[in-house]
Amino acid sequence: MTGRTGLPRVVVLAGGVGGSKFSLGVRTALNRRADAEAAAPDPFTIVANTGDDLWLSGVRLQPDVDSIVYALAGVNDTVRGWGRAGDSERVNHELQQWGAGWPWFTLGDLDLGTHLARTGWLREGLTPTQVLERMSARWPLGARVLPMTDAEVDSIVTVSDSSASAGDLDGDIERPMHFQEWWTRHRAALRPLRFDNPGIGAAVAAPGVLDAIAQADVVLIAPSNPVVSIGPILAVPGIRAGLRATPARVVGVSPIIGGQVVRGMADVCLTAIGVETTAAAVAAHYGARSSEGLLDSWLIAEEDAASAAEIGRLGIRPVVAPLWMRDAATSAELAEAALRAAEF
Ligand code: FO1
Repeated sequence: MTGRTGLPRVVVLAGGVGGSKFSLGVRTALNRRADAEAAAPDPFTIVANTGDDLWLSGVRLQPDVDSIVYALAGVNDTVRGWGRAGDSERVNHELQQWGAGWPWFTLGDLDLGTHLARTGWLREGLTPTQVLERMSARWPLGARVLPMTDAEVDSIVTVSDSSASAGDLDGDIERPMHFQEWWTRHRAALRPLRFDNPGIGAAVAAPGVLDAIAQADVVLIAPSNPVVSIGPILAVPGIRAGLRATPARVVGVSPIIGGQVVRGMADVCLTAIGVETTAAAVAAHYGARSSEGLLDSWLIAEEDAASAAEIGRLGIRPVVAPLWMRDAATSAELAEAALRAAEF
């Protein structure tokens, strides 16, 4: 149950905004435990979703990776939840004047610095893992951030676009689009029929991911979108099997509080895959380790305590805890509750 110094070796599976806040909380909780042990904390590992990634205006964006790195570095835009704090948009404005890129998608100037550096290194032949290692060296992140895979497996949403089939009355036109267009342009208003990550079947986990999971004491599934953030991570060949095989305890945190998603479009995504927007339904979706699933424990909010018995019957141990991450303190308390849930 312990790493070098009695501290747990921790792996976090994370998406963007929720994943970043939760990862900050995990870092604080582990640092506190290290202080209590008068030991230096081992950096924990964050496996980041890369399904949000896209090519735009000739540069490669990795939104969830960047949200996590920027948040750990303390340079993230905490209001928007993505991009850099205090960024400007001079280049973006010029791109719009050229009709380049997407008019509904904002690329900040500092953020473009990241995308240009990344794209240059990719063109030199570095892998996304090597690029992320270089980016991470700029700041003391206190965690090792890994992409889930080095393959390009962008999330594609197939929508039922009745507007496209205005003429015929029966059925809708099915139209695939990049997740980022569906979300940033249409705000998830076009009904999604399914979500895919083309090519993910041939992908392999990025170097270090499977070893980190196998050697972990605790794997934490962040309260990210189960479909478009955690889903792609679990779809990388080998990762789901690695989670079922690891001696680590697997603890998930519900992204649903009181039957509502905290932010984003997880409810629309869950409905599309036939999962109710409840803490218990998402637990069932991930499944119990004792029956082909992933979870040992599942953290739910006080507002959802009534579903604890139902979750228990799934073979998953429900743990009631405050789930709102309003600030650094509440994020750290949530992370500590998740770590503690792994200890018994
Ligand atoms: N989200 C938006 O809603 N609008 C944007 O214009 C936008 C730009 C953007 C640029 C870089 C980046 O890394 C993320 C960006 N996001 C934007 C967020 C992005 O859609 C995220 O993938 C989602 O928020 C889900 O995590």
